Amino acid sequence: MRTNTPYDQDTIAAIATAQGDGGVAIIRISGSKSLDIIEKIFLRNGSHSKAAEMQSHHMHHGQVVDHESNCIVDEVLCVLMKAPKSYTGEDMAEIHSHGGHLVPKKILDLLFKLDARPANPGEFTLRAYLNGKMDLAQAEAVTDVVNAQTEEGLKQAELQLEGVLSERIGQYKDNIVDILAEIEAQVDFPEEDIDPIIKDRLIKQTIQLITNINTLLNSYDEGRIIKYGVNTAIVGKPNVGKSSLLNELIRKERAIVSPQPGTTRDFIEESIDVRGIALKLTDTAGIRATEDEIENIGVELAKKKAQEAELIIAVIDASSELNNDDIGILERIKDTKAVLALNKSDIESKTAENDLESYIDKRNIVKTSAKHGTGIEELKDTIQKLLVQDRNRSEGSEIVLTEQRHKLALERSTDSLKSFLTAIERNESPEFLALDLRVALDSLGEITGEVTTEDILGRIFSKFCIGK
Ligand SMILES: Nc1nc2c(ncn2[C@@H]2O[C@H](COP(=O)(O)OP(=O)(O)O)[C@@H](O)[C@H]2O)c(=O)[nH]1
Ligand SMILES: [Mg+2]
Repeated sequence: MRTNTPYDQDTIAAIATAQGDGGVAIIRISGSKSLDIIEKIFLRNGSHSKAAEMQSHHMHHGQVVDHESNCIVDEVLCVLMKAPKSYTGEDMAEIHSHGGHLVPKKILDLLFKLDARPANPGEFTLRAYLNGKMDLAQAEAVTDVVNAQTEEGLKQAELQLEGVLSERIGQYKDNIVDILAEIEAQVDFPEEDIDPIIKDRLIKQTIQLITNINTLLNSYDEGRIIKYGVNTAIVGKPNVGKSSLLNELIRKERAIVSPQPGTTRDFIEESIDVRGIALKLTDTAGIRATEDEIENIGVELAKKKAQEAELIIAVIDASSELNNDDIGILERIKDTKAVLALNKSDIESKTAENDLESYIDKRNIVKTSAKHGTGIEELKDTIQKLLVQDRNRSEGSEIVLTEQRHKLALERSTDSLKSFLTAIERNESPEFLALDLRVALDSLGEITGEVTTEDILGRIFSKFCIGK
């Protein structure tokens, strides 16, 4: 085991599949009593068989029986995964029963009567981590895979689960260990300065390492967007086609479209996948100066949404002259992350891109017709470019940083490396230099979980679902 973290020897059980209607449910059990418990409730060809005689990692057909009443509960498939070759590293079993509400619950209750206890959220994966089946960054990726909303999000989660991030962290650690070895070789000669040639090389190596870590750190903005999506507000004065545009973007009739200005008074939220980025779209009420009390509530709400949004899709009706309400919107998006849709471009235009240059970069203006569905793909491209414009990873293959915990740990490690640089320039003692390097190593170790606390683990695994 890696650390003095909470780990009891209880046998745990949970339903691992989503509850509700469904063909099959999977009930999972892990811990030293798993196989004994299965022996008591699982019948093959009508009789109990010894777990020792049941081949591991094979599906066995049979029935679950209530050990007290001897009543058959369900016809099932059962698979044993004997330690250490299992997800958790412990003896495990999975019972594949019929789905629905009742059967899986009844089987789970039987397991609880036989000395298993309910698993906490993420407890199977916690055990996998504590038993060295995966490191902490990989364990975190398990829940990212489950929660992924876009292809790109899923790909990043799978890469992290495979250990690509951990490998990268491992390389940084190796680099530090190399430098540390040379510094420690000097500890026995504290009165001598480090050979200037070696010193020069160590400085160069450290600077290169900091540069490499910074490249990974720079990917966090993109990683965060990939993982959590982007809160996006569609804003504009009434009747410019905001709701129509939302409908085009989500490709289904969700928002109410009406020729009557001021129809959308509350707001509508939808998530869409734009080139791998989850946009959480909010259609808002048209923003204009109004005397109508109820409409005004919508207007105020729209302004608030626009303020909170990480991305604004501003909409203007290009077929009519710009008025003060439009100018108000344009003022609002100045200096924010925004794209501008010049909508109703199917009708003769009265607003040209050049009129808008003082408010928004021309590259972020797109002509659309929500009515005819034109310009929508261009709008999506523009949004993608705006959100990930400074992506400095090689297209497609590389990992990005998606977790704030990892970012903070990497920042702490570069701080220590910088402090090492200052110290070596000042010819500080080797013991002192080694200290900075060890702190940098520990910070990296937090990411993969060689160094951790109960607190950190609690925070990570409480985000998991039960049964994972
Ligand atoms: N000609 C034309 N009409 C549009 C376009 N987009 C929306 N409309 C019409 O403009 C009116 C207002 O649209 P709506 O989406 O409700 O605007 P909102 O108030 O900004 O949400 C409706 O009659 C739409 O059919 C467009 O691109 N071209
Ligand atoms: Mg509307």
